[in-house]
Amino acid sequence: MPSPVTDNTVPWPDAEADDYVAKGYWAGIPLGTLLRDVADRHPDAPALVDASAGVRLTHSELADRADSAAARLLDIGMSPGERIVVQLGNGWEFVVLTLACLRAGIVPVMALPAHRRTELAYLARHSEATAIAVPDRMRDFDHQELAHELADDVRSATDGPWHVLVAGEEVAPGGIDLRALCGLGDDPKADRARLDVAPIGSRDVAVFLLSGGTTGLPKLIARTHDDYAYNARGSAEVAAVGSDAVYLVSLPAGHNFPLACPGILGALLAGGRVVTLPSPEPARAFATIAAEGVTHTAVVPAVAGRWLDHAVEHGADDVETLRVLQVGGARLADELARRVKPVLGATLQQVFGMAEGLLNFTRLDDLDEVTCTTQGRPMCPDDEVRLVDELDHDVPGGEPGSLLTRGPYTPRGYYKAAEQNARAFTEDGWYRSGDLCRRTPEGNLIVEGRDKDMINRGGEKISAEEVENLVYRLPAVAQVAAIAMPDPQLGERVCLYVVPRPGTTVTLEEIRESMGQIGVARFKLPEHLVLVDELVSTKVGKIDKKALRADIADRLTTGAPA
Ligand code: OOB
Repeated sequence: MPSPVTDNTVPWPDAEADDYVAKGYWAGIPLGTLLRDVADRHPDAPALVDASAGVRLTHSELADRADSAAARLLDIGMSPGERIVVQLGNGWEFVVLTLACLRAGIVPVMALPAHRRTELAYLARHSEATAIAVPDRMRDFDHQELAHELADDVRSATDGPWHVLVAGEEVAPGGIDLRALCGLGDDPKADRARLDVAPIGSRDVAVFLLSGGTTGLPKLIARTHDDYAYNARGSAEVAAVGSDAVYLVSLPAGHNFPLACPGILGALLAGGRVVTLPSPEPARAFATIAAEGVTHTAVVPAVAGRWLDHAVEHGADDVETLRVLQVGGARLADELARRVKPVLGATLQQVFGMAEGLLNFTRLDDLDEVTCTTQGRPMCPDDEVRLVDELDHDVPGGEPGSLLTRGPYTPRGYYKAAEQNARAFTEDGWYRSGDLCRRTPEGNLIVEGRDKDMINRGGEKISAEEVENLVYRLPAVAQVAAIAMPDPQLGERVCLYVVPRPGTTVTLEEIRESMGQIGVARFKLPEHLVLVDELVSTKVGKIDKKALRADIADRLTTGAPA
């Protein structure tokens, strides 16, 4: 019986689904059950370490806690198929709650700690969530207060109970103590027995991921148990994450990369261990790698750069145990790639992935030249990849084209988004990634650019349209274009070109303040403003962003004033 939430997704055609089952990609078993089975096979192996909270759990302890937490979510009145917005920092509560959701069939909507009122309200409404999980405070921001305000706003839309789950020391009245909920219950056996019969289908939605964003509002990507379990298991295989692996998660855990490529889920499914850290700040990350014997981790290129600098300055003795450094989320410069092995001693694995599905990896036994100059090749032999021109015709071998993909872990459409789906997917189900790639003769992909209107700020994706819509709220703005501005640290930052209304003007500070006031994630705030009299258009009457990108690059190199 598909749940109502699954009804709003675009399923794979039956023939493909049968093929994926026959080939063993889809196990036909919900993720929560798979994880429970791992715990039964490796009960005493360490599973989770959150050193700052003093929490260390074995696989059976983690699975028991997840079952107890799942039972309590059902006890507070949540049912399988309901959605919970998860906005937690990297810590044990994130892992236990996520596993609890997978066991109970409750669908986590993976928000980011940086999200604020605008994003959270949208996510809660669009997913019709009935709960939110937040830290009490994080980086000087009161998440608990915001969650209660949101509950007031959003509750009316669902007209049922709404739950605010809070991880922290002081849970305000009206909230549920998430740490207590994620603790071991009085009768774990009974909780387990209850969940072993939970009505979850392997083709039901397991998690909602957020799209990298090219439209005004982020889209939700419904990942099923079958496809997401394969995503995690397949990634574990190509990253050689086995039962002896110690995986460090320091990127925001709700991102696909650290969650399931192989990330937290892949490491746990392999019987390995997950170590959580709130941020990838180099000194602490290195100390944690040394203390916990970390073997695998995933970072974005901007973090890889900071780790390399740290190692050059302080030595790399601390990272001796690190076998594989996965780098992805944005294009890694070849020069940086070449420094990884000599400086850190770990094997570099480039990962070119997307929350929508397709994952490309360089393989651990690739020649250095391949590892350092390409973004890898698809994880699965049945991943289909086409590189096409503007008319969707395949480009000749070796030439750059826009990447289209289908496959066993790439859903055929966004959740409840018919209009966007018509643009982002072809009629026969190919996802238009918007990445311009070239294929080398041996079949590896090189990401050369993109034809989507997005800004990639150190791996965080920002929709230009979303920023522009927010800037148009200012009365002084007649016309605006948000574009990527090159940046040595982060790769790109958000730059605005604005035409002010006659007789008015506007400053970067005013724009940032107005976005801050309505509550927008800080990473989306523009960092540079160029005021102009007009914005040049292309032949078809669209703002010529290519010209603007060339203009800002020019201004940055010549030092011309904004
Ligand atoms: C990952 O996922 P998203 O959904 O945040 O962003 C996907 C987009 C890609 O379409 C591409 O534009 C860019 O991020 N990207 C890369 C890249 N990896 C991602 N561009 C160049 N080189 C790379 N290595 O970013 C993501 C998901 C799973 C694993 C890794 C990254």
